[in-house]
Amino acid sequence: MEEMMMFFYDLLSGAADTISRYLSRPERTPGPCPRARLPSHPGVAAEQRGRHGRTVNVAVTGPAGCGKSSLILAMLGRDSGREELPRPAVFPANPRVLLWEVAGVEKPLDLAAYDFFVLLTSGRIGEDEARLAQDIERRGRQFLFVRNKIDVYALDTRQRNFEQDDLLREIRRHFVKKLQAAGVKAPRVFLLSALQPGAFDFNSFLQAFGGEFSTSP
Ligand SMILES: Nc1nc2c(ncn2[C@@H]2O[C@H](COP(=O)(O)OP(=O)(O)OP(=O)(O)O)[C@@H](O)[C@H]2O)c(=O)[nH]1
Ligand SMILES: [Mg+2]
Repeated sequence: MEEMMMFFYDLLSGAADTISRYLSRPERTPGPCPRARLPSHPGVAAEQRGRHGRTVNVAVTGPAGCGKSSLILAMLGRDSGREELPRPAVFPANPRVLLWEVAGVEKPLDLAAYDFFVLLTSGRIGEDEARLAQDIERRGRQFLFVRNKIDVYALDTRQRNFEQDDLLREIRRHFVKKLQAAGVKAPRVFLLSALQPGAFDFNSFLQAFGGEFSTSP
């Protein structure tokens, strides 16, 4: 029953993502690859001691269009529709934490360059996501897993009269199981919408993220 539900969920959210990405495309101006826009390799800054203590480099990574820029802007409390993403972005609650948008899970990621990871998807966990999660875990680093664009999915479920909270709990459980199967011992999964900070798991995500880094060096 659960597997069947997840099958329809994948089908639904896949189609909704494709449609919403297609519709949103003309509004976006194509730019260079985000990786190429990084001002410098974060590894260089990793051991620097700035005004606020040791710099912590966080990679926010996931497939193209999954909402990396939007999530970072939401973490900064900024309007994702209007504002340019600073690169790197300084996490307001803790200025020694730098958020780096890193494009694509299919390319190898320089894991050593980052202290912490936010793995993002707007669909299912594929082989690339599972492998990346596994690599991070093997390296002894930690990550928070975010399933973004859950608002799109919530709209679909409302039409079908599903009990939203129960379904979200099921979906969270599904992602946790997938990550456990990939070898992650204690996956932390958040279902949210980068365009609706305050709704779904956004606040608990922000709390968990902030809690990772003590304010003192
Ligand atoms: N409905 C909905 N749309 C979202 C959400 N997050 C991002 N989007 C939209 O999805 C599109 C892509 O978002 P971006 O934040 O640019 O995604 P990205 O991962 O940074 O994209 P690239 O840098 O091109 O790989 C934009 O049109 C966003 O407005 C969300 O949670 N819900
Ligand atoms: Mg982006």
